[in-house]
Amino acid sequence: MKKLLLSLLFIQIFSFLNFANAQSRPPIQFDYDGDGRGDLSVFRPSNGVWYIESFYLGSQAIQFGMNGDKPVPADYDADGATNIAVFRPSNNFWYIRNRSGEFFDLPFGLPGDIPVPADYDGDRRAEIGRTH
Ligand SMILES: [Ca+2]
Ligand SMILES: [Ca+2]
Repeated sequence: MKKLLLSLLFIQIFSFLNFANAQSRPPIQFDYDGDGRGDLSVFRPSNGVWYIESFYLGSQAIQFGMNGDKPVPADYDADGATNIAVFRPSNNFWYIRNRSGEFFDLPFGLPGDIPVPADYDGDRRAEIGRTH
């Protein structure tokens, strides 16, 4: 009985430490499938296709963007997976795709700006940002 109680106590402490560790861990960059591992990816401006190689989803080619767009992948919706996203300097719009394939856009920036998305307020959700 004493061994069982000690085992249960150990499991609870271990679970708590794992939870605390997961909460304090920074999000993995370029983790498109959200499995906690970074994935290889390239954005080819000539055809606007993202090529992603992930352990969980395998090889993917996703059309999102066009020539002249700047790739700005980040986790904008805080679901633990990197969102495919581009910044279009020609109109200063951001286009962000979610895991379901839906996208939203919003204007932010001025001609000549450099997009710098990051989690500026520590809520584990990337914000759009620009510098000039
Ligand atoms: Ca991954
Ligand atoms: Ca996301």
